[in-house]
Amino acid sequence: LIENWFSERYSENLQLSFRVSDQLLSVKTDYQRIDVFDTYDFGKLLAIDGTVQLTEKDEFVYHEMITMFPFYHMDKPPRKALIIGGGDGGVAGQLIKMGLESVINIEIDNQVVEVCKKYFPDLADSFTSPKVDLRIEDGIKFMKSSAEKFDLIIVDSTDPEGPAEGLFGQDFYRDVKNRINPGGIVVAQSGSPFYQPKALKMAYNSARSVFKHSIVYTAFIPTYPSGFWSFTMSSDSEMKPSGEEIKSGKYFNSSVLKGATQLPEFVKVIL
Ligand code: AG3
Repeated sequence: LIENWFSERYSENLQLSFRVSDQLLSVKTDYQRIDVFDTYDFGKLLAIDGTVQLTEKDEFVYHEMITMFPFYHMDKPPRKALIIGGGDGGVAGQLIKMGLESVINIEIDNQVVEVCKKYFPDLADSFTSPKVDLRIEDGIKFMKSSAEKFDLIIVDSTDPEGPAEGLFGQDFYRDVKNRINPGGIVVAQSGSPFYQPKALKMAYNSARSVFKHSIVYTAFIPTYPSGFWSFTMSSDSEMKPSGEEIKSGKYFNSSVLKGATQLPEFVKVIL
């Protein structure tokens, strides 16, 4: 933290900086470093290993797009969901809003949960819902050990360096496939196409080698590298945008449902 600026480094020559009024916390856990800042323009900001995970001001884009978008590609409403990662509670909260009956949330680092309960209570409040079963466990091991099946699996991970690396690989997707009900979907955040093409390629190739159908879609998330972010969703069933009535969020609406899969040429070339 130099002169009250927090910066996420993208390369030797490039970073995104937020002027902050306060550093609220910095802890080193068994898995990673967690920082919380109060920024002037984006509200509170959560960083893990120096990378922005969420800010109060723009978290809605990510959390809506990783939940509502796959939701409206399913033939029948999902009832049971699994979240890998998601220790801030944002994905779980969105799923509850959308009417899911049961959500299991597997987070590896209990400190992420504790920090978010304290500094992002609006998000972490979802963990108090009786519908949400939060377990502190390694998601990769959970996938191998459990036999439970789900309609929707959401991989809300950090970048593929550090504890999340395995979540972008083919082995993981093979295990995921065994945990999905017929007609079910798995979705993962897959990085910035512009700055992290390898992460996107890895997620997409891993998913595609295991599932019959994989679709990459994008959203505008101002505080993530390049602001242009990708998600990859996969299924053994064909995924089509729902013809039913769409409930809009703050970002997601029926136009986004149609448009988010329309990819620029440089992204198509990566895939
Ligand atoms: N998880 C995805 C964050 C990836 C951001 N990467 C980066 N800033 N380099 C977000 C957690 C929100 N539930």
